[in-house]
Amino acid sequence: MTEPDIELLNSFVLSECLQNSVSEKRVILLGKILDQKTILILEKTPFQINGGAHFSIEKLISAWKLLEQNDIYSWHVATLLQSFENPAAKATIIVPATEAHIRKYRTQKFRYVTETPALYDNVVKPYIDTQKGDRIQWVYNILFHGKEAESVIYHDKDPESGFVLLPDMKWDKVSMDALYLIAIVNRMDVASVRDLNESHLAFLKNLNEVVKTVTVSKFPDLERDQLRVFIHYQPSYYHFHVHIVNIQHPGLGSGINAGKAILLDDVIGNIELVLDYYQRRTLSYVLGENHDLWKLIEAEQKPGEHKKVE
Ligand code: M7G
Repeated sequence: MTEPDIELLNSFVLSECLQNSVSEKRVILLGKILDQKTILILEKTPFQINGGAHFSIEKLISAWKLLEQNDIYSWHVATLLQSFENPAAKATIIVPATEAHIRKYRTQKFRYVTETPALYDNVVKPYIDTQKGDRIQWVYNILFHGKEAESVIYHDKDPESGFVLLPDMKWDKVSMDALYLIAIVNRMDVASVRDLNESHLAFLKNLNEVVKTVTVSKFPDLERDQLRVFIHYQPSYYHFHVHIVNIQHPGLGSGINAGKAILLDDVIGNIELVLDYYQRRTLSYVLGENHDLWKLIEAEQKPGEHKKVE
């Protein structure tokens, strides 16, 4: 999609609220723009407080209205002073949205999956093989077609050991407390943690070292031990990438939960201990019932109750 103009965005017609998270202050809407299915994610950004002498409440809040007062307590509603340098909300738009996107974001029940090496070979690996190509076009755009080039923080172009480090789509590029970067590797032969073994150790150690060094040099407010560097299993996109997030980050949803995130240091440590750790281990994780992979796993585990995957 080319850059969407404001009139186009304003033509969004709502059909369903897929998710409304009070704690994350985020709403995910499904609708249409010009007859194309569109997902609109709206989330409130964290406050940015630049302390000390420069702080002024008038730069933060434009108006107050008293709701109630009792003894030493009073509570109010307030309107925020906002600008593009200090935005009150971030919007993410996916258009045209596929059925897989819609299922991913629709409120759903979750299941705990115990993936043995046999389940991986029989069900998960064949599923992963179907997830390449168009679904990760955005990755190829970054690696090979200069997309998001103006945001790239670091690019080592070596086809084996190289990677590109840039802001993740989840980051508003402003709130340091919510800093969220992604490192996408150049090599095409690693779809997930299951593919990693001793032959990748030097590659992983270099990746881990360089992303931390480059991140703290680019963002001097942060130190190395203030970064959470992790991968997902299962990820949404099967081209190896690493998440680099400010450890303060409050609003990651299920993204840092046990059952989804694995620290890169742990991946390296595990492979150092057992060279084929990720080929031999049973791995446990959480999947939404809407996920195509869950339907395949459910059908394998309960063959009598086979459900068709659309
Ligand atoms: P994941 O672990 O595969 O999926 O991570 P999940 O975290 O969404 O479950 C993929 C990461 O890539 C996520 O953190 C996305 O926010 C990020 N991402 C996705 N897209 C389509 C883009 C994009 O086009 N540009 C950038 N910069 N990041 C993206």
